[in-house]
Amino acid sequence: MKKKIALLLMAAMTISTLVACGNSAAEAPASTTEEAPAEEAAPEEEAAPAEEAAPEEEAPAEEAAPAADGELIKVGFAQVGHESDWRAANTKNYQDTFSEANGYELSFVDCDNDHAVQIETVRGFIEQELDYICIAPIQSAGWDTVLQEAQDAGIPVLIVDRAVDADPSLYTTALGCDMVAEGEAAGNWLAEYLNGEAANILVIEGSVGASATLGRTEGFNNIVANNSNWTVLDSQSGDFTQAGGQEVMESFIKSYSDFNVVVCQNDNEAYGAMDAMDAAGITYGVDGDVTIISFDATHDGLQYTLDGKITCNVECNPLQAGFAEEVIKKLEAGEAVDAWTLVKDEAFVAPGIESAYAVTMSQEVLDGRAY
Ligand code: GZL
Ligand code: ZN
Repeated sequence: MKKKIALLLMAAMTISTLVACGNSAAEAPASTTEEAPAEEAAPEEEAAPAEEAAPEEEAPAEEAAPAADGELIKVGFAQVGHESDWRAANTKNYQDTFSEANGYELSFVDCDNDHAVQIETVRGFIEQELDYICIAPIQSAGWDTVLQEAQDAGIPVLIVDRAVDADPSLYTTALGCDMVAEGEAAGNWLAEYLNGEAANILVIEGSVGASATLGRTEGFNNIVANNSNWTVLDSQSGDFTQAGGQEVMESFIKSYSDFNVVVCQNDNEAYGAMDAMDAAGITYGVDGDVTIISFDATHDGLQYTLDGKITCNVECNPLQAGFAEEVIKKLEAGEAVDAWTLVKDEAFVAPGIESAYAVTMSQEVLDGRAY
């Protein structure tokens, strides 16, 4: 509980920062600064001496031992589930980062894509009086009550990867990708690639209610609106899984015969869609009848892009635990934390395609990837 005093004494000036996960520079989001309400120190604990909390005496980050008093820092992580390769990489990154060797005791719960389980998991973390709670929200809605309970318990909450549709004052910080920008990147690349040609588009969406789904759908549709000869024939959820992608693609094939673009909101759905098109004798890729756009740019997804099967793949880097740890180190040192940290993206396209919106794949690019 000592740690929480340092937090409560902290007046957070919040700004947005941009952190790189790809190579290309992206526009930093407009910064947001707001004075966090200075909160009273919890009465049952004497306030840490002011000099420990003075923000101007920033302990050099590399020396800020995660747990100044030698205790392990107790971090809870309510993870979405195990639905995709992206998620597996994200989970491993958190388990590697919040290790005992690094000074942490990680309570990791795979919430199996079940919102109710995730809410109860967070309540369990509150009851255990953990020091920090990380949440990768399965869905954006339904978070106000339990976030208020965590705040009342004085436990800082980090919203990671996906977003919640809740008052930002109810959590300490958020970090992740700009999903709307990812959807727009896919649309902008498609407009460049089609160069005025008409498009009949099928969309395999991610999990219903997830900010990744909502954002990518919104962003892509922003570009559809600018192309009068594009038609989105249908848009169904494949739940970010390979089985879901195959099932939706099989139903699309039964209903539509004139599509030339399939947008899959993650790589695993794209693998399922390719299986369904193979079974139906439909060709896809740079030499096929159908252009596949995917998201995640996982290793296998980029291998398919290198092979010309997936024509465009928009990245979302799963290696985000380091940004969460930086926030926790700052909170431990009583320093101000950012309200929002953008994990930057880039897009990749099949060899032979030059684009203003994407990096052209090569074996060298694939070999240089961290995941
Ligand atoms: C995106 C992440 C999404 C991935 C999917 O940041 O939330 O969830 O795109 C994963 O692979 O299931
Ligand atoms: Zn990203």
